[in-house]
Amino acid sequence: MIKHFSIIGGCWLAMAVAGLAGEAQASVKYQIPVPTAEQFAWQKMGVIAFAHFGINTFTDREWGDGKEDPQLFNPEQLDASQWVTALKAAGVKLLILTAKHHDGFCLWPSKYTSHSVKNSAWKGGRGDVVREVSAACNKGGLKFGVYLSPWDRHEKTYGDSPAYNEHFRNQLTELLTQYGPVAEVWFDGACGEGPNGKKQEYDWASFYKVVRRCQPGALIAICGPDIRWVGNETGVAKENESSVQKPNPQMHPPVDYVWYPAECDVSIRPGWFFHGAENERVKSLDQLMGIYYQSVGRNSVLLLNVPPDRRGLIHENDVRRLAEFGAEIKRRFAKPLAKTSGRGSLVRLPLRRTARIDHVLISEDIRYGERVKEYVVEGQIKGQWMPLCRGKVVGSLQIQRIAPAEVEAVRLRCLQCEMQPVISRLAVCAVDQ
Ligand code: FUL
Repeated sequence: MIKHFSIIGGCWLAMAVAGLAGEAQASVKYQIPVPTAEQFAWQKMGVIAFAHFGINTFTDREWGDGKEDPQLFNPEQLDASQWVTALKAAGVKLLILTAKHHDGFCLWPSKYTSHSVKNSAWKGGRGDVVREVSAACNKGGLKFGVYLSPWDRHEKTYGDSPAYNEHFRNQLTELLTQYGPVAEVWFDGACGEGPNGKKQEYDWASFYKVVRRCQPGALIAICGPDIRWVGNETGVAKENESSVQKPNPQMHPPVDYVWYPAECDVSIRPGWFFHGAENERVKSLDQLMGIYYQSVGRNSVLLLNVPPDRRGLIHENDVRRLAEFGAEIKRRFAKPLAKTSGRGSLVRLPLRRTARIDHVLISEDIRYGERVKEYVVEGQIKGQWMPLCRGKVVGSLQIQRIAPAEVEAVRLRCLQCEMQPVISRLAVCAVDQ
């Protein structure tokens, strides 16, 4: 049985109160963190997307200063369904839109500012990008998320802490009540105010309350308790990246460990926003696959940014690369040579005949927590068990590329574990032949 406890302060902590049948007694004293249902579903998504789009798209900048003329915003051919189709080809399951970046320009007609689409040339000021993108996601079967930058270089109240906190909560409430279900809310930690700049004390707890109240199913990422920033913008997780973390006292309850899975953000281009000069610098398929191995293949979610251009479309070069990326992931991993599941510290994977393999994929059923603490995968080669790869954390997914080996059988041995491991998948693939 898995139980989820809501903890005051706005964040969630879930504990396995009883693991599998036969563990009920031990579980009374022995609790390990497990994901909430929303975290579990999110971790299973694998690849999700970011769309950095806004006034910067039209000024050719990465960080706007909030002094832009809103009239410049005019994506005349905006077609959010084109974004959704292009992203789905890469296997993307959720799209997070920069509803407001550091420049304060809002992609929806917020009541609380003039710096928004309502004063732009686009659709005579009657357009709403958040509406179009959320509707296209719903229609196309993608989950929808919002990025709302706490740092706001346009808003006059920024730096007058109580007043700006109120402003931020108002904008957040608009976004979370007018556009249907929101699966992820992204609070960026960036703030470039210099030593003489404005100092804003954010009232995070009150922001989290707004999210919990308006969208109980939404996960709060980065400056939030549910999803952890991996710590770089290159899309790379550590080896043995774990979802079990020491709590951050600013956002988590005072327990020993919390479930706090990692998200790896990276842009498909050098910049986060679209710049025409970068059209030939879309990451290569090799680069994207390398990122995939080091994020999704390391128990993390890949948040891939694909910035729409000034037309309001995803550029042809990115569309092509997304399709190649999705096809290559399928080619490598969709049809493993053999797969199994099992419980306990030894899981055997017999093969129908001797086969040359070059990848091993392992998943735990993380609803029971991360139980494996150290493992080795061995292959039977001419009757002898030989190590193929090792590691510590398994979690949601590990993809291990191994030196090609001709094996008769494969087995996973857990060398250290907490409670009985629950392996939802042990699979082998032959990719490079
Ligand atoms: C950073 C921001 O400053 C970048 O512009 C971008 O939005 C990235 C995802 O996060 O903190």
